[in-house]
Amino acid sequence: EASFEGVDDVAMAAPKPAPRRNDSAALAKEIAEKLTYAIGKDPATARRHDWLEATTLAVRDRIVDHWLASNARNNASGAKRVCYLSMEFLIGRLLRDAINNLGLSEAIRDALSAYDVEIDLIELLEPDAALGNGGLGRLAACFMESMASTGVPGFGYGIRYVHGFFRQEVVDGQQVELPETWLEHGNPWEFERRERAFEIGFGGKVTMIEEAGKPPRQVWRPAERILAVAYDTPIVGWRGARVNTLRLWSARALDPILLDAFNSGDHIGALLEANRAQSITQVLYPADSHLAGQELRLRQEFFFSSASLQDIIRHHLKRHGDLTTLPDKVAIQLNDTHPAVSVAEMMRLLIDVHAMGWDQAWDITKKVFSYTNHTLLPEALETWPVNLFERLLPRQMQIIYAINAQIIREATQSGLDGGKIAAISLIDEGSGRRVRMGQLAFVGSHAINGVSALHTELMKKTVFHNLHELYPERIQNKTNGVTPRRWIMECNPDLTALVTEAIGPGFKDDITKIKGLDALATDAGFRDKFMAVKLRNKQRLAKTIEERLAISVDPHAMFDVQVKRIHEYKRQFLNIIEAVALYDQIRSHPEIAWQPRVKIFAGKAAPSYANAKQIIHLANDVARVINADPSVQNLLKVVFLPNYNVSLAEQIMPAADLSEQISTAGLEASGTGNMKFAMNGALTIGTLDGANVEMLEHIGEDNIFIFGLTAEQVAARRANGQGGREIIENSPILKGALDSISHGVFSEPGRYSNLIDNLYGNDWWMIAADFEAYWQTQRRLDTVWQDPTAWGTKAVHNTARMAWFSSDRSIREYAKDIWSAPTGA
Ligand code: NBG
Repeated sequence: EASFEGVDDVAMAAPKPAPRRNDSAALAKEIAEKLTYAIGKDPATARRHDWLEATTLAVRDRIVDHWLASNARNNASGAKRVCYLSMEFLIGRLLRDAINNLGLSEAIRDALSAYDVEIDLIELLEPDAALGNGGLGRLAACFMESMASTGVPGFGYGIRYVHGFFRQEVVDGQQVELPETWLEHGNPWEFERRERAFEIGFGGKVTMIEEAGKPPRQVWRPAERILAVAYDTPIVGWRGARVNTLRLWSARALDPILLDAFNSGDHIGALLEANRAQSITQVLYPADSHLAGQELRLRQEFFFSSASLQDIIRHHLKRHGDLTTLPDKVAIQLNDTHPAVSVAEMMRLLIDVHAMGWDQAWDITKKVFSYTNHTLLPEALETWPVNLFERLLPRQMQIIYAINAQIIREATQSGLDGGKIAAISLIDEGSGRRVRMGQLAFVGSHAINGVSALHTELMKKTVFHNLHELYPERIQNKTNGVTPRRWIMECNPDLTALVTEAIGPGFKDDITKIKGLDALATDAGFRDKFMAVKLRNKQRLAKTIEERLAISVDPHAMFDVQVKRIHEYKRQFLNIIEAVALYDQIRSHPEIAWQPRVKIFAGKAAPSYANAKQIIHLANDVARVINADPSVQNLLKVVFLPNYNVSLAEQIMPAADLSEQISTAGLEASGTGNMKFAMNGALTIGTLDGANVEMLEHIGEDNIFIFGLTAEQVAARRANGQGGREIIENSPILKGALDSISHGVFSEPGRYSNLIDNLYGNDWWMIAADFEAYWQTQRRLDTVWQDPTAWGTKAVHNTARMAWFSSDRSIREYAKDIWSAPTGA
């Protein structure tokens, strides 16, 4: 086999080709060669798509050079590897990322201009790889890039979905979901590794085997077996110093066709098995912070977990011979509970397949795994019915029972009482018996982390309260971060150029140097340039809005932006109510110096989440009416941009003046969009939730606008069952806004009565409770906006003080505190 890991399996007969050159002449020549010989097109008749592919292939060659070198270095040093198991990688486009990280931006531009091809145009044709739902998947993608940039030998493991996150259209104001087809034109970034395939079993029986002279052992005989085939995508770090691998598994039948069936005339039946196998990796579940609950989902989880573990063990045995050293050579991070079944599968592989004893296997398992929790929302905590689990994964279920017995023994010994023991049990005996995946991930890991300081503290107090008492040393915090390469350098080239001019290029290698801008916040000349960059970015976004929606917005107005998944706890509804209130107030108080605003929304709702879909509908209804009303024309516009994805985010983040991070306190685990906006100089209006709390510490209270109930106050109000009625009735502005929504100003009356009744009722998301504070804070922002010096100063401070939220910092912390893995720096 000629695997990516090296050439030790074949004779080294062929000489190694010379590495590719990086000057524009060499690139131009190669791009033309790729176009001709790899794609089979004549440059005279090639379409833009062909140029994109040819360019991608030429860039890819350079990545491969670094990739092979990185892998050879890994193998030679035997350094510890970090395997990041994630059901989602929200990658987005890769070409600009690769070109930027390899330092080829100018050379490629020049090379293509020789053919009259513009890189800026062709790169937009690259599909946006959306193998994820939102923050969790995008975090995994940022972490992959940061591992490569900080020198961590990282391996991403996930699923190669044929259809990623659905494409959203808005028809008559409502979300419509359409299939996404990112692989339609092939995928030049991936390398299929047919030889790297593993069998994955489902169902069947477990039998005890007794052989003379040996202890009895369990053997799982699955009823169903399918293949997991690897597809590798290289992930280039900054300056190409290191290239890591993202390995995504695709499902395939062992027998592509049942010839017996076919020959006897059953042409459909002959293909059924293959279809059934392939269905596992067909689609990404579009549920964000919400349990999907279907059997296919559990199959997906086990499929990629088992394939990844088999691969990790194979690699280890080949390199190091002996599984007892596994924890010295590999760290496995479980990204949320989606791969939590790995804990049981690792035990099965060690015990049943590799003949290890229970105690040793358990010790190794705990040392190898660590687990990141990404939400406290009860509706998102994964549990599976015991009978489904047992039917699909009978041996893993046995192992879970055995682990559970051991944990309960430890708990009893440490004196925990019965109620607490029931709470830590891996089996929820409450509502039908269910396997609790969070508990399984916790007990099978040596480190469990939350994704912001507040979230980690709440984890200790809530979901994992009792496990934390039993194992107090395990929970730690790792605040999220985002990669400054994509989220500053690539998405905001004008800002990057300005920062370079002002403080030199050092911040590109070490983002903490961007702090140097802080001193320039009070320099009028610099501030003007900074705000001029912002204005150009806003003009570009205004053009997109005009093209897509035929709505014209004034780039000089404040761009007030909320883009993220649509979820009640994220409170887009609160923002829309504020827009309606503003609309009412502008009309009834023309004497006030209202500041012009464009409220921009984007985001997808889970297809089965009715309230979230209503919120999208409302945003679009409100937008239609307000945008058509001449009496507020210059002061207020509302825009809902369809099909929010990574590429659209790259356009929006640099163009925002105000970032809305207004979740009900205690419910947003961290947020990462909040970081991207602030890095690009947007001010934040936000609650004391998730990473906003730490942003406040870094940016300083003069430069961020915090409002609303704290997490503790929210919990107390909920416990008291205080609803919203009294508050609404005492707040004419809020009541007026709700009345205009109910009475049919934006739609037929009653369309949104469900959403509104909830506010009068228990106000679970504290929209009524927080409205007044939100409204007042928005008006404070109007005042600051009136003073461009004040606004500009704050904006510069934001960019200057956000370096800590680089995912390089997060990754270095994981490497040191959790993985004990090397970093380059
Ligand atoms: C999300 C949280 C975000 C957080 C990301 C990344 C899930 C389950 N959780 O607040 O809602 O930023 O994870 O950690 O998607």
